[in-house]
Amino acid sequence: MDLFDKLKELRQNGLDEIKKASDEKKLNEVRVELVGKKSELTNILHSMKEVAPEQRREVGQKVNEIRDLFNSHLNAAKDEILAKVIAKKMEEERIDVTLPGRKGHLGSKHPINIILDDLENFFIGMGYKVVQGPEVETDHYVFEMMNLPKDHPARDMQATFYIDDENLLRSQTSGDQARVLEKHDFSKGPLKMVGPGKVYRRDDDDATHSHQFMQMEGLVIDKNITMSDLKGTLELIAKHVFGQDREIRLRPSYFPFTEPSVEMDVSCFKCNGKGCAICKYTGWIEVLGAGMVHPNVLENAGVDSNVYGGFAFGLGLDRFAILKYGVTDIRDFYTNDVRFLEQFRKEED
Ligand code: FA5
Repeated sequence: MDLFDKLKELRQNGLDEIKKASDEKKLNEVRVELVGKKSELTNILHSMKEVAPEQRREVGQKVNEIRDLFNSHLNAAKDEILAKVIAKKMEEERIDVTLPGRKGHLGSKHPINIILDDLENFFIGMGYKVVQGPEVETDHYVFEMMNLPKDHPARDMQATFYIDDENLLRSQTSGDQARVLEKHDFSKGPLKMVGPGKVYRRDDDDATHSHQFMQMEGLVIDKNITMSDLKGTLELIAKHVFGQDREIRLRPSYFPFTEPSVEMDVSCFKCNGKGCAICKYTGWIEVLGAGMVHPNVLENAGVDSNVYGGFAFGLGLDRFAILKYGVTDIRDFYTNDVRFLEQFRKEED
């Protein structure tokens, strides 16, 4: 075949191959084949000496022309392939900004924390300060300072988890009273505090008892505080949490750190006072213990009981939550069932 025919054929085949290359990889292979170092065109240039001298110039020109043509077609094909790749990617990753967003799942406040925060605000509004004592407490603060010397029979009222002879998991928040009393400077005014926190007891778990629960201690000490101040405060708490309708009653009771002592019951939410399994057929659920602070507690903390006196209370936040929300088993607060907890979600959460 004549060299010029060969070049013509090479040109046509090359252009066809460029057209057929469907992706960048194929196109690169075609580029190597058509204009690379070992391509047919380069071979022709290298073997120019075999071409008749009068044809060399024209052959050279033709080869260069074809190579330029290939290069410009290869570049155009490359641009086209890239444009297609980008268009495909854009189509696949298209974001519809008008679609509504997906709402992230937020947790909700635990019902006991709802009551706790509410009560803290309630007491702060009445001028109380909020204190926090340690959960791993000493026998000294939980019992001895609270008028419960070692071997006092009333220690059995609270089955306590001891860590060693002196340290324990506190069975009541009353130790907070002693800690604050010791430090309070009465020349600067009366003492009004609440101390919320976890407590632990070797109680058998049932619908209204847990081995771990939350208490909130309250203490008010000043001159001339009377039992009617205590009664008024307890009624205010009950009305604030349970509203006007739920009935409350105060019963005489015994605590070594108060004299006289009372316990407050709230009518059972389930049977409305008629008696059911939850209230153990009494119609009432006990929510707190309280009383006038025993002079020994004041004296143990270095406070003159002839001048100062006051009241204290210790309320069970779990019981408050049970009664407020109509929860039939205290253990629901501690089993972390999201379906249970979500019932307490507020609309704005
Ligand atoms: C006391 O713990 C006293 N420290 C309260 C007190 C403070 C009296 C200051 C006087 C002055 P009591 O053991 O009754 O008292 O517990 C107080 C409240 O905690 C109870 O009324 C009840 O609401 C709650 N409570 C007691 N045991 C449990 C339990 N196992 N599970 C859940 N709540 C409990």
